[in-house]
Amino acid sequence: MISVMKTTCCSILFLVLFHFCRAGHHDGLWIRYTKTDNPALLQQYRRAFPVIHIQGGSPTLDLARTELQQGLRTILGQPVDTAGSFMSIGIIAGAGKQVQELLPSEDFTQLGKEGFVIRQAGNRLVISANTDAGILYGVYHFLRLLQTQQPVPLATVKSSPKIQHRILNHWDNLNRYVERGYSGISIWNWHTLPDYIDQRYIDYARANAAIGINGTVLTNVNANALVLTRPYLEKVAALAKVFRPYGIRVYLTARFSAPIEIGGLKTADPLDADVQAWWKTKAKEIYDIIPDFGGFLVKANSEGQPGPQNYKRTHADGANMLADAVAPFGGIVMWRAFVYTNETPEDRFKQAYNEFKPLDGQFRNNVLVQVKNGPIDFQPREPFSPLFGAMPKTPLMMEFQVTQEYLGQGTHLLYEAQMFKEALEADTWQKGKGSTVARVIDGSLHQYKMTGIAGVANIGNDANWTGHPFGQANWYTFGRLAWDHELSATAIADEWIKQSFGNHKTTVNAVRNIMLASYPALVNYMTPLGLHHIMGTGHHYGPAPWVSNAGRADWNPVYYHQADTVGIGFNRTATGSNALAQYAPQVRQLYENINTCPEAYLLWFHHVPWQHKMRSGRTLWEELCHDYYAGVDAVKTIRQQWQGLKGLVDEERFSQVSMLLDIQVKEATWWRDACLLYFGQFSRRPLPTGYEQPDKTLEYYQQLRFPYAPGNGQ
Ligand code: GCV
Repeated sequence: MISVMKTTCCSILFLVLFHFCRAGHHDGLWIRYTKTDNPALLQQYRRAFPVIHIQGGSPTLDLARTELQQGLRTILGQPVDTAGSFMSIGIIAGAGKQVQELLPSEDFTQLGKEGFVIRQAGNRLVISANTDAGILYGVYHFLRLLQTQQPVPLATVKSSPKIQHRILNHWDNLNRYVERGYSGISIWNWHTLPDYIDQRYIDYARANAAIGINGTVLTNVNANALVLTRPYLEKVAALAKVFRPYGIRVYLTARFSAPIEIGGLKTADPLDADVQAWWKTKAKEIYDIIPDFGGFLVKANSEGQPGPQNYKRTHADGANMLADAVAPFGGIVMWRAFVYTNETPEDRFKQAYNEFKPLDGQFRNNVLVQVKNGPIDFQPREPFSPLFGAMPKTPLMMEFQVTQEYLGQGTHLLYEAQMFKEALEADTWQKGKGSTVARVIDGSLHQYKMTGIAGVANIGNDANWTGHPFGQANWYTFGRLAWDHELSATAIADEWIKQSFGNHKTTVNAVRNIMLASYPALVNYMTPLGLHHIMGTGHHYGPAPWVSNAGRADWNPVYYHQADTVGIGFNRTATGSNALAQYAPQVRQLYENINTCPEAYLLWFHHVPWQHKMRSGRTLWEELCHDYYAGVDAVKTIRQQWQGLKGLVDEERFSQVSMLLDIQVKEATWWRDACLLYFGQFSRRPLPTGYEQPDKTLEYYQQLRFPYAPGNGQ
């Protein structure tokens, strides 16, 4: 037994060492530890943490031990003794009774299955939890405290996730094309799996475990049934095996028509006994080789995907059939609420709510309904989806998009934390003041028994994982907010910067300023004041507010901005589509009154005359111009601030980000000029004086084509 464990330890150690060697160039991930560069603190760390002792043995604890040893060794710049005992000065970690007893005043029941406590007990630092996974999370957190140079003795940390299922959604096709991916092809190499385990799978698991992500949906929601066939399942099982000790479960997308496509049935009707039996057999086959398989994610009856409505059944019928299939094995179903049809002449904003609200209470208890943060589709700024708070009997999970489909794709520096926070902190008022979206999804508002949050991944096989070096911050942020949605955007930025760029004050301050300025800047140069869905068709790259010929009305930008000579914006009040009626009365009233509606959402809800006086005293047209120009100016400032970091950040990322910021300035200017030239035709007003004039014509922008834009060739 001991020798088996030693072999496992050695091979894990080897893999981790391998990782450290490889990380010579800046793949940048937060698990790439560096030596503490503050000499006084380094001495304190060396004195406080000379030995480690992890009580017990399991694959997860072995990983925790190796991670702690390797991480500390790099942070301290000296070897770490792993032969510590209960008597030692240093770190003692473990989930068992013996370690818990070192913290007699601690209430371990509160920590749940994944929480941990880090507390000084005499001259020992104790990391304890109820489970091995909790220890692993505690170890990663401890390493984060050191990487961010927290003083010793460390303040006590007690932490457990506020949300149970914290899941990345990969929109990865089996041919490795990543839908809306801007960082290379899929990291899942279906050709070499299951026999070849790419180091990336291990690095991926480490990076995710370090931020508390505990699930991954490997495949695109625009699903391919083939992944449910035996050869693919064996490949999936190989990935599951890598991820298991890191506390990460795998999930797959289930194509609703799979019983026909790979099962040879004539129908996929969820009420058909053969179809139900087919899914049950399929679930059993999956669980036979992946005993901790998480379950299915389903996009049904949306954008051409098949679903229960093909058979005149409801979304609940479809979800429940799959839920019954995985229930005996402890699996769950995440059923997406992203549905809209242009066959109903109804405001797209309202459709998900209309479809799902009446089904509240009809889903099995292992179903989560997965709702995008806003009512349309991951636009730069959306009000919260009115479904949040409206389905008290159905656990709703949040779907954020980490990949930047509508947010500058692979070339714009954008820190998404403020956008995520804005959605989480929005007050639905469904149970009075303070009924925030965060409280809906963490289950505390309606006492959901199951809770979840998903992020559409921005990960690909690029050397730095996310294409844009700052894309990593968004992956990191998603994980940290999924664990604790109360963390602030600033706190998360600071953590990420220190782990990615080091603790140098000038660097931290400048990069933080850049990150925090990036979201308001992007909204301003793309879609200020509540404009939405005005991007190019299909690839969604760049501005195209003039498009009116897309395959369906609700794919046309003109459908959303409704600009005319009177004004601009979508009237969703009672005199318009009345979408506002889907919110609680307090929210509806706030948004319905043009004088109280937050200007950030104004054009989401009102068709506003061009001469309308804004709070600044400017007219709407002047304000629009002001915001577009402010957005571009802000990016120019960001670029300048980045230049100030020459020599302070590594040359590789310095030059990558510099080139990307040049592109971003160009593209922000393109957004501004194309949009203002176009909208100016309706406002019939010139640019206010003092603004630099666009150097191109509207016709020039309208004839641009983008054969190379990602998303063109799916
Ligand atoms: C996976 C948008 C995107 C699609 C995506 C869809 C979805 O429409 O453009 O690429 O499909 O959302 O979330 O299902």
